[in-house]
Amino acid sequence: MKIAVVHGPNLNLLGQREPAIYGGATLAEVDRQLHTLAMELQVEVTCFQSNSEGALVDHVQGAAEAVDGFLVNAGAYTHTSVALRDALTGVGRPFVEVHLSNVYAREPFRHHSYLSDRAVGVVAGFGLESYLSGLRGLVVHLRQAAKHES
Ligand code: CA2
Repeated sequence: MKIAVVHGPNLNLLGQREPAIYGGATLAEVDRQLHTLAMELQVEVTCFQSNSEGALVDHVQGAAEAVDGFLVNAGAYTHTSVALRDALTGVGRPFVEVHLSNVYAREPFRHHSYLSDRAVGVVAGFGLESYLSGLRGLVVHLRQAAKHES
């Protein structure tokens, strides 16, 4: 089973600024922990980050054929991007939305997501643990779906 992890804009700055909101781990550390958990779960992950909306859309389109699902922290594009929503729904692969911070405890403009109603699930507010829980949840979902198909 293959999962594509997608990180949106500014997440390359993780660990360098705003640790009170986003935690102290760098993006490389997030990816390292996702790879470790993936080995435990016996799945494969690939990780991709971009600050560009178009590059994220291209990546989702390009990766979809080869993966079973997506784990997505779309960053600020969560709250703005119809294009990313259309890409994720259009490719027909299940995805889980994750956020490091509890977006509902923050500014009102972060309370709306263009992705949540199309996601299998949403995990927010647990820092790096949001990604790990999101990966576990997605793998459980994909395994259950595969069982029901056979
Ligand atoms: O909590 C999350 O994971 C967010 O997706 C992070 C986004 C934010 O726009 C969303 O509302 C919630 C921002 C990522 C920016 O990350 C930074 C990390 C360190 C320093 C500056 C930005």
